[in-house]
Amino acid sequence: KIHSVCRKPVPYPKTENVFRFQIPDHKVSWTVDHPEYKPVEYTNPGIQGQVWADHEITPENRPEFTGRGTLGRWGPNHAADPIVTRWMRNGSEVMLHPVSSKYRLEFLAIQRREGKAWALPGGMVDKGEQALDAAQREFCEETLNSKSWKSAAQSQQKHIVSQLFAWSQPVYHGYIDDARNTDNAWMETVAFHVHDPSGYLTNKLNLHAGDDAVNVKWTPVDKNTTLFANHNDLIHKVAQYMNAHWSSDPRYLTNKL
Ligand code: RP5
Ligand code: MG
Ligand code: MG
Repeated sequence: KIHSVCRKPVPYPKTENVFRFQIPDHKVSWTVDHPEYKPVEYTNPGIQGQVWADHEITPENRPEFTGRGTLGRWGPNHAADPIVTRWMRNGSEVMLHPVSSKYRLEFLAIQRREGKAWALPGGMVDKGEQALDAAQREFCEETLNSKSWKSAAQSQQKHIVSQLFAWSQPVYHGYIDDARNTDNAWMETVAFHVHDPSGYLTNKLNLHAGDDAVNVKWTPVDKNTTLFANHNDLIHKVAQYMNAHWSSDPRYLTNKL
C-alpha cells in the first residue's frame, strides 16, 4: 500500500489533535480526480525562525505562482549540466589575461532553441539515469547532434566523448534559478566539470548543435558572459578552483578561493 504510514488516522507527530484529511486507497493515485480533497494546513510553531527551516509564508510573500508551470514534476525537477573546458590558446600559447594575469579558460556553450539564450548544454535526467550519464548524453545531443549519429565515423566521436568524460568533477548541485520555476516545481541540477588540458580531445569534436540547441560555440570563461538561468555562477566555481581568469574587476584579482 502506498503512503500508508503518512495517511494514518492518528495525530500528526508532536501534536495531540491535528489529524490529516483522510484519503481512501482508491483516491491516492495522481490519476484519480479528488475534488473534495482539502488538506489540513499545519506548521509546527517550533520550526519558525530556525536556521535550518524555510521562512514562513506570510501574506506579503505568499506564492504568486503555484502549479507546475511547464515543468513535469512537483518539487525538484532534476537536470544535469556538463561544463567542458580547455585553455584558450593563441597558436600553441595559452592566453594570459593582461589585467588579471591569469590563464583564460573557454567552455562549450549552446544556444537554446527556446528563448535563444546561451547556456550549458544540459538537460533533464531520465528516470533511473545517473546524473553524470545524463550530462554526457545531453552534451552529445546538444553539441554533437548525436540523435542523428549513424555511421562508424560518429562512433569515433562517442569514443572521444567517453575519453573526455573519464575525468569529471562535480562542481555544483542544487537549485537553478530557471524562469520555469514556480512555488511547487523547480529546477535542480548537478553540474560536472570536464577539462581537456591540452585541447587534444576537444579539437577532434565535430561540433554541431542538435536537439534543443540551435548553435554551439567555445565561449570565454568570464564574469561578463550572459548565460541562461544562473549558469554563469556555475562557471564561476570552475574558474575559482582552476585559478583561471574570471574578471578584470579589482575585487576578483586576489587569489582568495
Ligand atoms: C536548466 O535547464 C538546467 O541547468 C539545464 O541546463 C536545463 C535543463 O532543461 P532543458 O535544457 O531540458 O530545457 O535549469
Ligand atoms: Mg537536451
Ligand atoms: Mg537542454
